[in-house]
Amino acid sequence: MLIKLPKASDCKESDVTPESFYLSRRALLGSSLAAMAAGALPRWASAEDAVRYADVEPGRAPAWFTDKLPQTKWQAVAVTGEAITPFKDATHYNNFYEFGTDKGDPAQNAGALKTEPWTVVVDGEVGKPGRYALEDFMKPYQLEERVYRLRCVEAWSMVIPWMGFPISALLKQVEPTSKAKYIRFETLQDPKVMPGQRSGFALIDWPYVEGLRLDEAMNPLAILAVGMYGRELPNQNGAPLRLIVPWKYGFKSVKSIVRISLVEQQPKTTWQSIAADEYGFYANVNPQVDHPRWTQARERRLPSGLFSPNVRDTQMFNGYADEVASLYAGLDLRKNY
Ligand SMILES: Nc1nc2c(c(=O)[nH]1)N[C@H]1C(S)=C(S)[C@@H](COP(=O)(O)O)O[C@H]1N2
Ligand SMILES: [Mo]
Repeated sequence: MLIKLPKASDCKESDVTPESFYLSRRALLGSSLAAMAAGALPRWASAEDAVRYADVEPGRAPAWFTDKLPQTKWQAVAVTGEAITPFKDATHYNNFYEFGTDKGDPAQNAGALKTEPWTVVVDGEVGKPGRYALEDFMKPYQLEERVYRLRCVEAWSMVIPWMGFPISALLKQVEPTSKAKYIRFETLQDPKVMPGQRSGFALIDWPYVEGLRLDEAMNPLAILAVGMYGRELPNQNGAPLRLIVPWKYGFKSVKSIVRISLVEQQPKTTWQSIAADEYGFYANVNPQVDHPRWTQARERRLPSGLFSPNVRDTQMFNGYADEVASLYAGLDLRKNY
């Protein structure tokens, strides 16, 4: 792949690169690994990214996505002192029950999902409802990179560099009415390509649904993602559009979204409907409130194996308490788990 160097006018490197990265960068220049991987990188990326993304399979991104990359600003919501999970693990250890319940099933089966064309419906309590082709839906938004922890309720975790835009920007576009209190997200339903939706003994009443309180959705950490590791989302990670709410258990971060609705009542969400005593609507990461069948005080950070389990303490709100704790002031987090 040809890589174009950024024009000086596109962006100043010091604007888009955290200072500590910028200063350490000279050490990496000239590294053959970096040079090799650079061919697979978007033009805004720097030498560190070449190392960071060395194992990333390049995607075949649609034009609306690649067109956005030159405008992408590096937003340093960095996870410091923790390594980014290898691309291979982030894309081969997945939960996406539409494609099977084993961790390897989504990587194996999601290739059949056709993400182009893709339609997103915005409806409910909004001044400007609409039905959009994804490329039109994305037009108003600038992509940012966000490096977040992802903590699954099953007590494993990863660190993933997402690319997306804040939900607050979407809400500004669609103008929620005064009745809108919650936002509801719905995954594609297509039993022809989603074997999990054909399965007779699936627990889930498809489509997969998730939701947030409107003030949670407005929090700057909450994003809709279209990419990861500098490329578009692989299908198994929820292409072409998914939710990312890093202070909540992973099941809130619904994949392959086709419908976004502003609603008055708290939506009936998938995992809460299956087992309300195990999976709550809030699902905030909380080391002090155990799952009825296992502790939530610790987690396995991937990659993790028998001889290097890589266990660490789970942090309140997954380490994002400074940003989100105020949303829950006065709420009993044992009852509202
Ligand atoms: N539609 C849909 N979205 C989903 C799921 C699912 O089964 N179906 N699994 C959830 C769970 S339990 C987790 S932990 C994350 C996993 O995201 P990842 O595979 O990109 O790591 O996706 C969430 N989003
Ligand atoms: Mo999960």
